[in-house]
Amino acid sequence: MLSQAVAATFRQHFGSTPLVVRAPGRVNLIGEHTDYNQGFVLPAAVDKEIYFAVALNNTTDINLYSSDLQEALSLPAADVHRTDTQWANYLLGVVAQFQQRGLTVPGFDCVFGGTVPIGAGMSSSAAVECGLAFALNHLMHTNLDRMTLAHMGQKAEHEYAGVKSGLMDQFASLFGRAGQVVRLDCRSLEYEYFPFDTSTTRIVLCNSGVKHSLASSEYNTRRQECEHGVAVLQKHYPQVQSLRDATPAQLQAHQAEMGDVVYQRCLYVVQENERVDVACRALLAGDLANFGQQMYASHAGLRDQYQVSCRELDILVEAARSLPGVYGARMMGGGFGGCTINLVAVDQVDQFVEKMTAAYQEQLGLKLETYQTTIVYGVGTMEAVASK
Ligand code: GAF
Repeated sequence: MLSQAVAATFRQHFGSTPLVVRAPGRVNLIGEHTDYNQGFVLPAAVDKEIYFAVALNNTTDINLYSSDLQEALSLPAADVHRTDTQWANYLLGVVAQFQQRGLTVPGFDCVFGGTVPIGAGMSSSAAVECGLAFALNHLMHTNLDRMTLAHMGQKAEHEYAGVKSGLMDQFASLFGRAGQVVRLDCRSLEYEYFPFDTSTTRIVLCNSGVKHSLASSEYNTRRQECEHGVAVLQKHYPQVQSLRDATPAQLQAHQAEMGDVVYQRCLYVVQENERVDVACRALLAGDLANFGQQMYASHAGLRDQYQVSCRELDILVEAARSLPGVYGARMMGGGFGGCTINLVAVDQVDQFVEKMTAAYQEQLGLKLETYQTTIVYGVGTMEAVASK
């Protein structure tokens, strides 16, 4: 087991017995780019995970080791700052969050590694942030609740990775429940779990293999465009705090004032929030056909209005659409690469994987990786997982 391998690497490097924590990546069924617009999302934690082995070391130094990259970084806890080592920044950003709360972080040793593919839109960074935040909270007895840890992970992402992300990824990693998807209201932070029966329907991810180099700059630009749209609306409708409160008619009335690009971005967000609502009702009614239609419409909006898709993702969605047993497909996460998410009837999954792999090879000459996911519990210690 990978958790044991990470713990063994820890013992080799540091000689003590660590706390072992598991932090999952996530899928998002629908509700993309809505979280930082105070809208709705429908993610789930899945069995692509990062494992942490962490122990306090009675010194004032932090020693980090990535078992996947076989790279180490050490620095004094009193001198935590953004470094040139990208993987370490996610961890150091979390340490800085404890410190910003006035908490003294003691020296600690940490080994981590896992199976969340990097750059696949499955939130490997959030899993790294939330896993360490959970481990330090445990070891330092700081008793911060999960929502606070999620916010700390998000701020680490803003300040140490430079991506002005919403809360979805950290929330999903910390609040996931086995066999359930969770709808989060990103304004009130209220959430509701919905059962998702993976014995009849599989969530299959198709990894385009395209890494999103544009992703962080374009992500921040989208966020600014949405803010601009809200600023225009607020001049006319003071009650509009975010796109969550806006209607398509209001947007249309001020299309010229905000410009066509901003109008299209905002209209996408307003419509995507509606789709999350329709999709949740469809899920409760067992109407996967309708759920899948919302996914296809979400993809079209992300491609044409929000413009965060890419050719490879579009090809994957179109290829899925024509296959038997596929309810819906769309790009997932921030965009510009990464995975598509596909809902596929269990008895058609093998054929789906075979046909998609062949189509990707034929149309783009590229090798497709696919993941059949299981929905799992959010971040926890290994003992907690075993007892569930
Ligand atoms: C990335 C971000 F981190 C999330 O907050 C979310 O905005 C997502 O892109 C798009 O829905 O994963």
